[in-house]
Amino acid sequence: MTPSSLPHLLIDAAARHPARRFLSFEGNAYSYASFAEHVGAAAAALRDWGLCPGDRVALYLGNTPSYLVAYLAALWCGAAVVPANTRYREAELQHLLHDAEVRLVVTDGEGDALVATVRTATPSIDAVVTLTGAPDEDRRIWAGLAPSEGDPRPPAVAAGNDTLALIAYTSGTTGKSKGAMLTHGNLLANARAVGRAWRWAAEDHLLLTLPLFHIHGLGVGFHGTLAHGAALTLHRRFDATAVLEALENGPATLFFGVPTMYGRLLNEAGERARRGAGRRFARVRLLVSGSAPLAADTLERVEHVFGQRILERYGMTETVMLTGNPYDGPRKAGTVGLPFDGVELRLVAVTATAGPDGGAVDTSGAAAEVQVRGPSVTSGYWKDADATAASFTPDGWFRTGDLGVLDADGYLTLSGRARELIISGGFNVYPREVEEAVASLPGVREVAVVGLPDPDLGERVAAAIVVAPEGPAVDAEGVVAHCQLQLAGFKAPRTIAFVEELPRNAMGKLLRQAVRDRLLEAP
Ligand code: MCA
Ligand code: AMP
Repeated sequence: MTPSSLPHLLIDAAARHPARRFLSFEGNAYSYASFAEHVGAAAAALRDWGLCPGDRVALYLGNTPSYLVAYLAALWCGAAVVPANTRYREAELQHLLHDAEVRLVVTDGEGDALVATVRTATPSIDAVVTLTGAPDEDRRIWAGLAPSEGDPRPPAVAAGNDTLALIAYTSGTTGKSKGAMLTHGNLLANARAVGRAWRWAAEDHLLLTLPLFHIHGLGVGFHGTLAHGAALTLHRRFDATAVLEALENGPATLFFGVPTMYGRLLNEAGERARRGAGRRFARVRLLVSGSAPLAADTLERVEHVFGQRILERYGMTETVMLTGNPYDGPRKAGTVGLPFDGVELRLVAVTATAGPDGGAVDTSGAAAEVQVRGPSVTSGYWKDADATAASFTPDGWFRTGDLGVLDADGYLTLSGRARELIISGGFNVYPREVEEAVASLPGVREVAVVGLPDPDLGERVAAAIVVAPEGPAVDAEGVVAHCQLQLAGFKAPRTIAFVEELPRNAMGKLLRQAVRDRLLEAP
C-alpha cells in the first residue's frame, strides 16, 4: 500500500530496507531501521506524555538528527508541527507560539533560554524538551518527559493523507507572520511530483545544508529523501569550504541551495583554484536553486567552473514546489521552468494591487499575477479566515503575489512581485515589519525600508530615516542594534541613509523607487 503520511514513509522504508543508510551527520550514520527506532521511542514518550492528534508542537532548534526525530515523532502522534526560524528573537518566536497555541516546544541548548522567556507569556505551552542533537543521548530526555505506561510497542500512527502536518509561518504583509496549513497529502504529493521530475532514486544521496525550518530544506530536501528511500547528509549550516569539499569528494549526488550559496561556492572555488585544487564534483548529478532569483551569470559560471547546469525551480511555503526547469531538456537561464505534475498555473493581468499600506503597488509592464491550483496548495492560513479569503480567487485559485510571463514553450519567468517583499539570501523580509521596528526607536520620525541589489544576498535590506529634530540623537549603529534586539539579524538594515524627508507624490504616497535611488547613493 502506498504510504499516506510522512511517518509511514519511514516505517515503510525501514520495513523494506532496514539496513540502508538514511542519515549521516558529523561522522554518525543512521540506517532506516535505527532511525525509525529512535522516532518510535520518541513518539511513545510523546504519547505517554499526552500528545494528542491535532496538538501543535513547535520546533525551535538547529539542523541536527534530533530535529528530524522530533519532527517525525510529533507527526507520528498525529500532531501538527510548527517550525520556527532559529534566528527569530523574542517577539517573532512569541507570535508564532502564541498564534499556533503550541502545547510543546522542542528546542536545543542554543534556544532554551529564549524559549523559557517566551514560555512565561504563552499559557498554552505545557512542556519544553531540550534536545542534544544526538538521538542516542536524547533517548533519556524523551523518556523523562512522562512516566512510561510500560508499553514498549510504538503507538499507532494516527496521521493520514488529510491530517494537518505543518503550520508553516510565512512573513505577512502586515508585519505579523501567518501560518500556512499543509497536510500530509499536500507534502507527499509534492515530494513525489518533484521526485519524478528530478529522477530521485533510492541510490541518491542529498547534501542538505539549508535550514530545516523552511519548506526548501524540509519539504524539498527531507521529504524528498524519505519519499524515495534515499540518503541524506545533514550539515548544521552552510559553510562554503565544507560544502565544496563534500561535493568534490563525498557521496552526494544531489545538492539544493539558494543563489547566495552558489555565489559563495564560486568564490570558494576561485580561491581553491588559485591553490591548484580540483573543482569537479565526484558524484553530483543535480544542482538545484530556488527561493530567490538565480542570476544568469551565476548559472553560467557554475556550469563553467563545476561542469553542472543548475536546475532552477520556483516554490512557495503555501504551495510547496510549483515549477522547475526540466531534468532532460533545456534549462533556460532566468526562467523557473514548467509546472510540476499536478500543478495548474495561470497568469491573470493585474493593473494595480493593494499594497500593505492600502496604496497601489507598481506592477510595471505587462506582468500578470501567477495563480495556481494543485494537490500541494494550502487550504488556507491557520485561524485567519480574512487572509485565507484574500489569498484565493472566487474560483479557487491561490494568488501567489508573484508576477510572471510565459514564453512560447510554456516556461515561466518571474518578473516581479505584487507584494513588497525583500528576499535576502533566501530569507523573506517584509519592509513593514522592519519599518515598525525602526520607528519604535526614540528619535526616529519616519522610515521607509526597501531592498537594494546585493552581490552576495541578491537583495539587502536598506532604510531611509527621517529623524525627529526634538528627539534623542540617532545613528546608524544604534538603528542596527535596536533592530537586532527586536528582529532576526537578517532583517536588520545593512544600508542606512538619514534624509530630510521621504519622497512622496502629490497624494502623499511613498515613492519607493525614489527611496531606492536615494539609498543607492548612500555610502
Ligand atoms: C545570515 N545573515 C543574513 C542572512 N543570513 N543577512 C541577510 N540575509 C541573509 N539571508 C546575517 C546574520 O544575521 C549574521 O549577521 C551574519 O549574516 C552571519 O550569519 P550566519 O548565520 O553565519 O550567516 P550564513 O550562514 O552565512 O547565512 C547565509 C545563508 C543563509 C546560508 C545564505 O542566509 C541561509 O541559510 N539562507 C537560506 C534560507 C532558506 O532556506 N530559504 C528558503 C525560504 P549578524 O551577526 O549581524 O546578525 S523560501 C522557501 O522555503 C520557498 C518554499 C522556496 O521556494 O524555497
Ligand atoms: P516563502 O514565502 O518564504 O516561501 O517564499 C516564496 C517566494 O520566494 C515566492 O513567492 C517567490 O517570490 C520567491 N521565489 C521562490 N523561488 C524563486 C525563484 N526560483 N526565483 C525567484 N523567486 C523565487
